[in-house]
Amino acid sequence: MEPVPAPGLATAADLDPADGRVHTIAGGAMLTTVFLEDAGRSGAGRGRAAAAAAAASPSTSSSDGEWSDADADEAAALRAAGFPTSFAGSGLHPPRRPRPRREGTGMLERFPDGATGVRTVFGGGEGGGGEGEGERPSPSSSSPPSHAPPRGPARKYYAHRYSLWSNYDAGVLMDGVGWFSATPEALARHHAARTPSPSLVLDAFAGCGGNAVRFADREGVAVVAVEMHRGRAAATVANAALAGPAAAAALDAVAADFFTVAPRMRADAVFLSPPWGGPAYARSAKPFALEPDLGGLGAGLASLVSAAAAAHAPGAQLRVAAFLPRHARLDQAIAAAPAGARVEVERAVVGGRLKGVTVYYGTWARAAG
Ligand code: MGP
Repeated sequence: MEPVPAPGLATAADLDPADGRVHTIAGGAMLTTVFLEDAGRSGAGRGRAAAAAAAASPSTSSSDGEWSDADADEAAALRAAGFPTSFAGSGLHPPRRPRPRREGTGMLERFPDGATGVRTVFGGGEGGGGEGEGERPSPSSSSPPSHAPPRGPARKYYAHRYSLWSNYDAGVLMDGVGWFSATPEALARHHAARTPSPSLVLDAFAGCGGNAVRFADREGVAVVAVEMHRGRAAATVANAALAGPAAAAALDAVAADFFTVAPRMRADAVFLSPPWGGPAYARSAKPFALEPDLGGLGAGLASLVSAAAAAHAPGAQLRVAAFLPRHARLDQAIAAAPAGARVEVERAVVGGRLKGVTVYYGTWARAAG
């Protein structure tokens, strides 16, 4: 392990992403790197060659953002199979698993009969077409989640759809915000693999489920996906169903504001992948500030981590992780740690590109040495 002098290191991007060594940085935190293969290139689901062939074909969907005959056929097939293809204003009809309703005060109390015992609740979040709080408007984020190629700035992410969802063609539902904030599948699976089992994980900014579905796919892990946009919460449930019955059974979604529901949670681990302010987050060469307002969220990382700490089950060890921009201010990420908590900053290199950093707090962070 090689110590990196503090406070000189402002961002993870300051170090060559190819440098996979473990460093000690400010405050005794560890800086590690994970190298992952891009799910869109690894042959999982539909491979890159097939994607390229599809993009080359004028009759199939591509990153040009237009609907094609193939998309329309696919949407019709999905509807026929009972899957939602959008959650437009008039009705929210996510596929619901039959699950007994129980009386109780808190919708997120852990049930005595096991880690998966959390009710599916669609709360009073925003409607299918609205912007969530803290999300800067973008032309493509106003449409309800659907399987259609996005328009506007999210088109760039559609080009990477198999990296985000190797099973994209099964009918994955996304919207503009979902597109730009989805964690690459390989990385989301890595986050899940680092999660203890059994455990109840709270995904505080679930979007369309890029992380939540991978957590739910891990054996022994149950997930509560919190997303204040109702349409995205429903898309998360639908996308979990596409991952298989086990993932579907292990995930529940709540359309609510994380800060409001956090004190009622009883989680073993809390995952934070907040909005970074839209696709323009990386335009400035300046390190990305996490305080006092992370990407227009109206709160900084320290407040998020403290809400996440309050969302733990009584007596549970602190386990919080935050996925942040690759040029995030590491000094602020470290300062956000609750007193005495261990910190690990993990750079995520996917397909050879530094995609972001995951900051793990408490017992989710690896111990030095
Ligand atoms: P990117 O930097 O916008 O794209 O997003 P790319 O293609 O890596 O970089 P570019 O240099 O070619 O422009 C990289 C990854 O960061 C995305 O796949 C998401 O996982 C994540 N990400 C991006 N944004 C804007 C957000 C966000 O607002 N919130 C969260 N949680 N993740 C984001």
